[in-house]
Amino acid sequence: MKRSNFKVRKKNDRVSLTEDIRNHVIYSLSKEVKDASEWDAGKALALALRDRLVERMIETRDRYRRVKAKRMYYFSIEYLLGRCLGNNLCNMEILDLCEDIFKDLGYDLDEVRASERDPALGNGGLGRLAACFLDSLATLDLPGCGYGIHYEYGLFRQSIHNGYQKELADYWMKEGMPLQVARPDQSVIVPLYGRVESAATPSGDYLPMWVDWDDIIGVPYDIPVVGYGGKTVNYLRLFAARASENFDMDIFNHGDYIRAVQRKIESEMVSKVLYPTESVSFGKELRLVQEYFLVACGLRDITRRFLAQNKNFEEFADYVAIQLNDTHPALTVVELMRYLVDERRIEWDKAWEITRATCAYTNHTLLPEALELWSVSLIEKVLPRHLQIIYEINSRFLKKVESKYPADNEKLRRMSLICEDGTKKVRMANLAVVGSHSVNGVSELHSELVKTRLFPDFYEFAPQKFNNKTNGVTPRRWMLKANPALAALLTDTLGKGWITDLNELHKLEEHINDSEFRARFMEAKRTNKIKLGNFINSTLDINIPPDSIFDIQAKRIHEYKRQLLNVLHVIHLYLELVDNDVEPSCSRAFLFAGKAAPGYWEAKQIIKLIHSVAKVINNDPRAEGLLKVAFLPDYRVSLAEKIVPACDVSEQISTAGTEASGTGNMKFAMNGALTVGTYDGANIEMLEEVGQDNFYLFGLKQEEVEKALREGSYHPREIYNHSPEIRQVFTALLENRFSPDEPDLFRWLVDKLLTDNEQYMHLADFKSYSEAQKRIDRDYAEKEIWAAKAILNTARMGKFSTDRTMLEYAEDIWKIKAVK
Ligand code: 26V
Repeated sequence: MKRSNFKVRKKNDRVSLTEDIRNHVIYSLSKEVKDASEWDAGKALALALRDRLVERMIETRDRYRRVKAKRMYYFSIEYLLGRCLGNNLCNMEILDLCEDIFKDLGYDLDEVRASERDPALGNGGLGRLAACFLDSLATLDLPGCGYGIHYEYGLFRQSIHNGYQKELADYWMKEGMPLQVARPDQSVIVPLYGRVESAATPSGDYLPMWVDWDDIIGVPYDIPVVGYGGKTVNYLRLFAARASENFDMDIFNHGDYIRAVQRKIESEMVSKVLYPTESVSFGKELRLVQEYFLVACGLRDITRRFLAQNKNFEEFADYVAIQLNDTHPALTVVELMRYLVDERRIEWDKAWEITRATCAYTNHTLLPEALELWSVSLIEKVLPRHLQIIYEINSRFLKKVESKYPADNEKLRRMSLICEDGTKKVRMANLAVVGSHSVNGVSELHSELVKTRLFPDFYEFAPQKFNNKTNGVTPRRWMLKANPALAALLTDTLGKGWITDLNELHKLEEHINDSEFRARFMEAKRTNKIKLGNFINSTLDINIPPDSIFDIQAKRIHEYKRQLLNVLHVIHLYLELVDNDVEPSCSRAFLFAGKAAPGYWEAKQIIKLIHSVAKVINNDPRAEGLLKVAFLPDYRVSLAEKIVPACDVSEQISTAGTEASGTGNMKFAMNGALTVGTYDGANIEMLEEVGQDNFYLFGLKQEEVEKALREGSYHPREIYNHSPEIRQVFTALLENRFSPDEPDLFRWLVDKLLTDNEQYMHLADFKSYSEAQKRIDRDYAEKEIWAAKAILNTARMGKFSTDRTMLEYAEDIWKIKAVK
């Protein structure tokens, strides 16, 4: 390959940008400048931005090639990107300039930005984490790119009818996606289905032949990922499935034209839609094909790039690291083995060494129902050769286990890649652990539980591969872009260093006794609260006084996250007020947002409950000025960017031991919210950073939860019998005070929460939760004290930047270095 030295030509000054916007209006949109609408101008700006990104993307690729850098490929079935235009302008440091240019042209850039649809190619935490990682990799000049699926439909949009969630299709590319770069020339062919024929080599070795397969084409689309400062531009490569010309040639040849076309269309289904997080998606053939499609496209792309620089696969892991974002891409282990053994004819042991040195696996959840199991018969149908390889990996692995623990059949049964209870299934987590040199959890507590609860046998067998990498979030999107009021104050006070070194925020502590600084900090918060208040008023017609506490729980709706505990407490406050004449000492707005998986009945009922409670409280004149409740529909990245900066109290109240890390908790705290939270996930590390006085801790510890549930000693009815508060709340629910037209609507939840050993132990934590909330009321009333606590939360969140997280992965797992 020829050495090149690509030079970036496009300038970021007013004249060049204006010129390029005008040119794109004419040459790309085919309009006269005087006829361009605001929307046209936005599109032209995006294209001018794209020119700059593409140049820098080429320059970055050049730079990596010149030093033959080892690269990391992040394999993830989800990326929750959020809007790109503002984020890119921000990272290129031309947002203010472009706002100005737009003003001169007579347009409003804010409106253009607000009209961009969120690419929502993810469900929640796991997908958003992947997006934050990409931002940090580029900002740190690390050679790391994302690989994923170019879904045509992202996560469903949520609309609310009569308090119930309805799902709508999310056709996110309706207005096009000007920033992406299609690369049909780099398409790959992915085989699937068919069967394996055994043959032998001339020397008599077993020679498997995968024959009669169908194929799908994977067409890559690159979304440029620009780091802060605009120097490095990595990419997120998303593959779209296209029917191949060969697909089912057989049927064509037999003359059944319509059936053949139908099969072609079916093959394009693979990248049609993102599955919402639900246990029922395991077992769906299309989902398995999606997981394989990502892995197969990604690996073909990587091996082609490797071969362009190097022919010696023994060195593969010196140049390539692959991070498996959960078990969804666990087939990487198998596909890489198949490629090395069947296609490159590398002997098994060597291939296995290369594979394990390449792959690393991150676990993101302890919930047993979330662990992927795929039936052997389904894998055999879709990927017959891969199933053979899985069995081979398993038999060799179990031999090693057996030699270490002779005659321990129970251990062999537990560690096997195949689960033999009932119909045979492949345990994807075991496959990912065995095929990786690193297994990490996403917070200290979670990583401990990964070792002790999830994979104790594997931990005992190979302790050195288990490690922790505490999550983070990118301060570029979650502070600089989402919270311009606070960002301006921080830069004014500290300079710009905090944007790329979040530990700089520690220096805010020097200003904590400066009453003017405190006033400015709280003024920024107030500005954000007024903005969110206006948004809520205009969309939901609910009036929220800006001086009330903005108490927010925004995340997917799930029983383990315990939105129910929050609602029970809201009901309690309301009943105290109207039945017991006890007024809260501060006015409070309880805000909720989050989607429920379409098939998750309880989660959907929780949404209905929140709406029902809101309706009663918001319409009761006795609660006016004291309590408000609102559910903000269609939670997504762009809505989070409005919510997070306006928060006073962040609800992080999962049952201890259930939330792997949480990342919303970090976003809220770095924007000056105080957390009311359990000793769970990354809350624990946040508490360590900010100190007990600046965090409202409550509830049982993980060991206490585990012990109670193990011994079966949790009897919620006893708690109920001793708690007049809980009885009052449940009585109100059973008397249908929040469902006057639908008797018994919420009986299910009273029954469920009173059931012995209720999994998430809601009632066990009710009292200490309510006490923590009382402390919040008291502290909030002391304005200066609250301001100091809020500032300390921002000042002490430096650890939770994904810059820190990415540097740890780069050093400990991937062994990649910055290429500046
Ligand atoms: C999966 C499933 C599948 C079936 C039914 C219910 C269910 C519930 C949860 C999940 C978790 C999917 C993985 C995930 O998103 N984990 C989240 O990852 C974040 C980033 O590491 C972390 O901050 C969150 O705590 C964790 O829940």
